[in-house]
Amino acid sequence: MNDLRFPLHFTWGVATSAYQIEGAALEDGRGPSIWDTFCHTPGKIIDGASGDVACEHYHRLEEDLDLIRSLGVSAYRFSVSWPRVQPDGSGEFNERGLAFYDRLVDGLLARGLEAHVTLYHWDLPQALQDAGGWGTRETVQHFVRYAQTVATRLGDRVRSIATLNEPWCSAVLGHETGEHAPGLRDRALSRQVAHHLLLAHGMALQAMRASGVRAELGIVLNLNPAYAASDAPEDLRAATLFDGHFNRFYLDPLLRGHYPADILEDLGADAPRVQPGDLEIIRQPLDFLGINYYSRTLVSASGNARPEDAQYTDMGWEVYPDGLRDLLLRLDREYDLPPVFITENGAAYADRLEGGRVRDPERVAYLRAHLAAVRSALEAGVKVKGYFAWSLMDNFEWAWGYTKRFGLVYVDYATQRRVVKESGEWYGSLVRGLEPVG
Ligand code: IFM
Repeated sequence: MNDLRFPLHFTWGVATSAYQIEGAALEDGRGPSIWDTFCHTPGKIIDGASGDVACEHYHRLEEDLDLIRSLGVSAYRFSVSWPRVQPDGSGEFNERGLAFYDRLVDGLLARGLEAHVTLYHWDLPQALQDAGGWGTRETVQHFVRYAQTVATRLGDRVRSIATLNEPWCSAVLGHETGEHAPGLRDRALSRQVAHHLLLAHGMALQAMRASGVRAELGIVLNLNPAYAASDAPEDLRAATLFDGHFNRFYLDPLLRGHYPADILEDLGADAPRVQPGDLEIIRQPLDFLGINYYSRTLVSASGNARPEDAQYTDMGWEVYPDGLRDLLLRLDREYDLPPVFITENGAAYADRLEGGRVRDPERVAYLRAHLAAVRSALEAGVKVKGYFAWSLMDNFEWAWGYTKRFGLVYVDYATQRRVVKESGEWYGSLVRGLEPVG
């Protein structure tokens, strides 16, 4: 039996984000973002690297678009760099930056590929951070203007526009643990930031719809299902709390119009300040929900557990494809779920270029197993419309710099040569309908 048959019009894509691949950090009027500042602060990035050059995608656009086409996929998910199109986040827009994304979208269309845009994949203009960043409501207003401008410019040629990528990461990694830009450590601030991000999403959706933007509009969440390590009441409670902070804190306001009561109680004085009307704004109808899934967490009251017999990726993340199926079924059961795109899924492994080839059977196995999970959720009736592998090519993996490789395409950073890995060939053959059985 072939467990990887998908509906005819299923969208097959690859994904990237601006700061991770573009480079050209100081060119054509781009302003600095919080990630430029963070990377250039000693000790923040494991290999001391930055996105200054990254994959030079900004200068290799045509070659990279040909590469996407050559893989055989039908869609490309990318993000717009806010500081490239509006250098200080609140003033003039930068025509040269906007023109780059025009060329990107037109280049995709010319190659028969769908464009899926993300407006915010973590690169806040530094000038806005200097004025308080996502901790202030002013940033929300600036985001709405930015979103409306980009969506009006590109919205007639792109299939979808997501407001935010993974607000949990911006809020928690950026403002509670300090692992990501802007590197702050303040739990109350992190939850206020989460609220402002969600509010920015809701207001931007309203503004884009009011401007007649035709693309499908939604948001992308990274969801991490929590499994209790045992049936002990304290482990069950710990898993519920983990799920609440990680998943429900974003799903509930977006899809139900309220924050989860148990998590507000757990936060106590660190709960966000919410103004009247905010939650109605956040709960906008979604044309789609983007889900990024990489792994699960096994939770116990004494700390997160690591199953010994499991396989792990180079990030140390457990390979757990059943978690994706369970997650999709649960969301479908518990929420009034809009159509779903799996907007990211993939794995880092320590790939090596040898004799002109990159053999990455673990990544093929990872993708195959997760696609089988998606297929099984589809069969159970969940409306999954497409799947994007993370990532098109190896790139700047945030605090891990260039030490982690997620690509279907290997990047030799010394020469910027791209080499399609065996997983890229496998994914292409699957997408073309030539998935070998057995
Ligand atoms: O590289 C990131 C991406 O930017 C957001 N989602 C997770 C990926 C892997 O860590």
